[in-house]
Amino acid sequence: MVFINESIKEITLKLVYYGPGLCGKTTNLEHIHGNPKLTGKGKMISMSTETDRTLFFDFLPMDLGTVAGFRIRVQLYTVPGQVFYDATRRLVLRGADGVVFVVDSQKAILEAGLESFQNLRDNLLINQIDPEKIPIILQYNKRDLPDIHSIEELEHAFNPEEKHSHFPAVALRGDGVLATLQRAVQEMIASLAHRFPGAQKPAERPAAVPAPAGIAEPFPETEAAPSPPAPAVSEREQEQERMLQMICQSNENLILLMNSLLEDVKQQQAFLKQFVIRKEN
Ligand SMILES: Nc1nc2c(ncn2[C@@H]2O[C@H](COP(=O)(O)OP(=O)(O)O)[C@@H](O)[C@H]2O)c(=O)[nH]1
Ligand SMILES: [Mg+2]
Repeated sequence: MVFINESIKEITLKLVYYGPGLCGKTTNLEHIHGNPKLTGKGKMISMSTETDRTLFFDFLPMDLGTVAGFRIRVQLYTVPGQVFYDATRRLVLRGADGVVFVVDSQKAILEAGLESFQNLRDNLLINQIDPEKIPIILQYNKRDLPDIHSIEELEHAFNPEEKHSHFPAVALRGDGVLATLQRAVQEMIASLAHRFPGAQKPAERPAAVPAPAGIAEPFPETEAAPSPPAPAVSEREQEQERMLQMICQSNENLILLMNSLLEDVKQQQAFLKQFVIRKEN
């Protein structure tokens, strides 16, 4: 959920990279993180094991500069692709302002991609996000590999009504990574302007900005006292407020995600135990 902080004129957007395991989500974030031309990047947090790259999620905050007087920040997340981590996926998706759906172009992976695309729709709906309204950008990745579907075939499978922007990519080399990110940010900002037209004019802040519901909104905005007028906020104070927000938000995210990981692992364990017990018998 977009977080608009009027006092320091800042908007924080949440962009989630979604798709089946090993389609290239983490590689997208690694490329963005490692790109020296992109300034304003924060620390990338990756929760992974040696065997399974994304156990949990990746997180990368970025500062994108100023649009219409508001400083725009974007938080990039990836979800774990494995079937067992559905609760974590749902949680990471909560409050998303946009999604990049990464498709592995290899023919053998098509079915897994389509299942994951359906899982995205289901989990958006569970999070009360309308899949028809949230920007969803398609990235057709791994174009360098043999035995891949053509873009036309992938469009037919994932985007028959041409509702989504799509980009070919070789995330491993960085090809298409920034184009995808740029479009996602553009569409999120356009959608924001549509949802909250008052956001550009602080005096007309819409009363109905939804209450904080999850990981993107750790700081419920308290009602400002009607008077006296707030004193000017110094640069230093703004920076401190931003730092505090970032730390608090990271902690909030970690707590929620740890809880949901525990839920996933318990489910996985219950499932695995059936086999272990059957074998023992
Ligand atoms: N050949 C090729 N490999 C890729 C590409 N993008 C990612 N990979 C590889 O695919 C594997 C899984 O990528 P990863 O980003 O961890 O997938 P995730 O599970 O979606 O996060 C890694 O070995 C990557 O190096 C690509 O465009 N081409
Ligand atoms: Mg990953």
